[in-house]
Amino acid sequence: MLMNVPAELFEKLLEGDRVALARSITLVESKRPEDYLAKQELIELCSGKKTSSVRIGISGLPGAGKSTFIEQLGLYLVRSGLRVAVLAVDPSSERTGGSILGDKTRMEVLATEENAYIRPSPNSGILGGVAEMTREAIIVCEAAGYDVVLVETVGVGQSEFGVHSMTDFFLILTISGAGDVLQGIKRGIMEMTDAVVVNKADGDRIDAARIAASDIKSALRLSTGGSVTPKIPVMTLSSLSQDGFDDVWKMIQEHVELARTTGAFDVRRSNQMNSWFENAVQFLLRSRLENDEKLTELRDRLLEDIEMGRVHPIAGANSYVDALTGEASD
Ligand SMILES: Nc1nc2c(ncn2[C@@H]2O[C@H](COP(=O)(O)OP(=O)(O)OP(=O)(O)O)[C@@H](O)[C@H]2O)c(=O)[nH]1
Ligand SMILES: [Mg+2]
Repeated sequence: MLMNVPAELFEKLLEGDRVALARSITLVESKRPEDYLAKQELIELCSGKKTSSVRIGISGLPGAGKSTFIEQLGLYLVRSGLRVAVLAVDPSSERTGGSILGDKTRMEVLATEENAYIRPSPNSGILGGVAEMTREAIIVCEAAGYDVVLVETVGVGQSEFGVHSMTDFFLILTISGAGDVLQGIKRGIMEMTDAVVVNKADGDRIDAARIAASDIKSALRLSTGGSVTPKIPVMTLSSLSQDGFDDVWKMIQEHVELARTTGAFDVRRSNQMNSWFENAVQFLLRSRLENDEKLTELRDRLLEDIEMGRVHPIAGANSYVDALTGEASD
């Protein structure tokens, strides 16, 4: 018995209806307080649906060719009989309210495929919100029967960490070019990467791409102290052609199948739930704090005292947190 979600909407969503899917994602992206209950119910309903979907995160510097790669991979998968959803996390939309990622490359060919669904990055004024809404959109797409969910994010800011925490396979797309291959990959990213693909291995860049791939392999060997495990595949590819997508998909599938056999897949899914919880707590705490008049007043007062040198930041923070947890004596 549905309490807040229109039964017809959920029924149609389960049938894979695209209009229902778009409406459902709009609902989970909604920031309107009156949508909150329906949104929560919808997410729980969708989460309860067992699927064998695979969530793949794709990150890389601006212009590496992520959208082009995703479009080609998406076409390859659709032609193999799979249903593919594409989502984007664009950290710039947190600040500008506009989706740069979604606007630049529209994946026009993939968009016309019946078994593909493309959703640009949600807009949000709330930091951390865009990535979280994408997590929710993934669940909704899976309930609608999408087999593979591809999530694009640009390799700046914190968005890769967010996308890594919601995917089963995390791929870095890079390109050859003076030094930027390794420099462009931030600390901490390699440790969570499942594969590196050097894109634009075509025309007069083929050799450079191969050299870049071998540099990355050496760097990975060094960073793992020469040990062979975990072995991160490094491949070269041209997203302009459909060549090489067989190999990329085979590599992803093998990884996922192995992870399913060893139980690593389930562990990662359960980590995804944990980070969902942690992020939701932070998100809710922040929005409740921001909406609490008394706390906002206290915060403003403390900030003024700190500015005037009357209160030390640490002492101020303590008073604020005490007030928040109900330990304040005043
Ligand atoms: N030669 C060549 N060009 C490519 C390839 N893949 C992408 N490009 C070109 O590189 C440019 C950037 O491609 P996008 O797919 O928009 O790159 P992106 O990483 O999604 O960029 P942002 O979303 O802005 O971060 C476009 O002009 C593409 O046509 C490739 O395999 N070979
Ligand atoms: Mg793009």
